[in-house]
Amino acid sequence: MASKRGALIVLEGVDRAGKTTQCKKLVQALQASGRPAEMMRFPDRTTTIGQLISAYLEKKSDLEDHTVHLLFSANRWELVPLMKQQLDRGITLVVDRYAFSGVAFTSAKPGFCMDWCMKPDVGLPKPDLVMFLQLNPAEAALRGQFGSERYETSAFQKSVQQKFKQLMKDPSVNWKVIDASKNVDDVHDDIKHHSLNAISAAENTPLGELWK
Ligand code: NYM
Repeated sequence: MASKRGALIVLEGVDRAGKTTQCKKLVQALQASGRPAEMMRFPDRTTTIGQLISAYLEKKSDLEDHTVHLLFSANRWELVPLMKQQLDRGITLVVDRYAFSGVAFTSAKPGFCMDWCMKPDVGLPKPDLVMFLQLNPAEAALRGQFGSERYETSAFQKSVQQKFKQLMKDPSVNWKVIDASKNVDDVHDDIKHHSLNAISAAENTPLGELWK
């Protein structure tokens, strides 16, 4: 008998909203309650493509803007067989950034429209739930300085936030906005609540295709 599939759960948000901390806490909580779960993150800097992206982000190399956009997308596509295999085995995947970051960051650059940015990711496994960790720029600033990677300036992050807002208008994606200004445990409780609902719903529905 085929086992129930796992859910594909994505956390998105501006930098310093707490995505990585919350992904880890969610995976731990799911595992502790006997639900198989694993964390993934994009970009996955461990692959050959991921290493090109990492060097670009660290400003060790320059890449043309369309090219790096397509590499971010290729980095997701190269992990799709593994993702599908794990979901089929009943493992819930908790993913730190996905195609939404891809579109929000590239379309915040001059000369890019969201429609072009979405195209390479059309047909990726569709998340059962996308949680956007909302934090206003003033609160984010209180959490410390930006790092030194590309895109880590407050002006660019503001444009990225606007692009996320546009993406969240799409009713074909199950978006939930999470107030990330609350303390870590309260944010975790909200995230866990939405995730448990998504895991139950996913058991009875086939995996969808993103933006198709
Ligand atoms: N980023 C991330 C993109 O520009 N496009 C993408 O498709 C993805 C997944 O990479 N500033 C950007 C957002 C971040 C940077 O992410 C690296 P992280 O989570 O800091 O490793």
